[in-house]
Amino acid sequence: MTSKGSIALIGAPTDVGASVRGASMGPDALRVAGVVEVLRSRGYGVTDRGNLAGPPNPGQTAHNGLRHLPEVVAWNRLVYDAVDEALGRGDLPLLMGGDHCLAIGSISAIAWHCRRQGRELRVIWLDAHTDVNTETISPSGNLHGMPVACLLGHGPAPLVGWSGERAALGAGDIDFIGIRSVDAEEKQAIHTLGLQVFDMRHIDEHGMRNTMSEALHDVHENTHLHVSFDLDCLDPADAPGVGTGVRGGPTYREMQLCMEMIADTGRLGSLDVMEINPALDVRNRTAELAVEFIHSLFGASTLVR
Ligand code: 4U7
Ligand code: MN
Ligand code: MN
Ligand code: MN
Repeated sequence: MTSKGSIALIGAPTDVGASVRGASMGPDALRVAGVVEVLRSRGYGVTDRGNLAGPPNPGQTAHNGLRHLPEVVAWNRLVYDAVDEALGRGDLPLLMGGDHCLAIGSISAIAWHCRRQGRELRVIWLDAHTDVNTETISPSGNLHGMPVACLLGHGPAPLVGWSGERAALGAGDIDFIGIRSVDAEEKQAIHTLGLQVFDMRHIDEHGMRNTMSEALHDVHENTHLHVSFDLDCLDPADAPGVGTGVRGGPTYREMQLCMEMIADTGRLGSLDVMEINPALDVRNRTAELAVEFIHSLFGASTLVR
């Protein structure tokens, strides 16, 4: 197979944005599950850039509604620079988390590049949660529950405005798939911001096919599609290795269809694979499942191609 382009794997081994420890082991779990080999089998050139080295988890409680703000800023700075460098080289960045707070750095870097190149950024947020809390409404103070708010321009000042504009994303630039856990005030924020949330009820009633057609309807040749994949989007019966599992997720086949429909657009430009927690996993099952879905996202399907 001829080379389709090059993918840069970036490991961000930290759990500073969560209260449950262990997502820091996610990058190696993905490597052990064969992420490099699977991407190469799809015809991509793959460079594993290794792991970023940020501050350790100080194990503190929240201060002023936020846990570990300085460490979260430091890790996101490293992620921003690594993603920026990968995009500058023309590589497709694949961020291996790490907890989901790191999407602030990755998506900010991507938004900056898209703006410079006149490309339209669209984000597909695959998650059980919307992650749109702020320090004033979060019930936990954990920053992995706040990245979307920060990217929309709401959140602690040190984590807002990284893309060169106050907001890296507008409300219409992000679609959420698989949602089934939203906090009371977070729900209010979703309505105030006017976010497009395809929750599990929507998927139950309309099916994954219609849901994804709706989410992807305005993707065109100038779109840079970013997928932010929190493994807790899946049902914890399939993916036990996550810190904040919520039952009632999409089935294995529904998730495969979701990935295949994204692949069919041909516009995937970057990916976050987040929140895998090997300390809670069973024989690396969650990382192996993630690698199966990555395979589909990069174009594997049963009969086509
Ligand atoms: B993840 C939570 F309160 N909403 O803010 C919060 F339920 O990145 C969970 O999606 C956030 O895994 C989960 O702490 C963050 C909680
Ligand atoms: Mn989640
Ligand atoms: Mn939309
Ligand atoms: Mn998340």
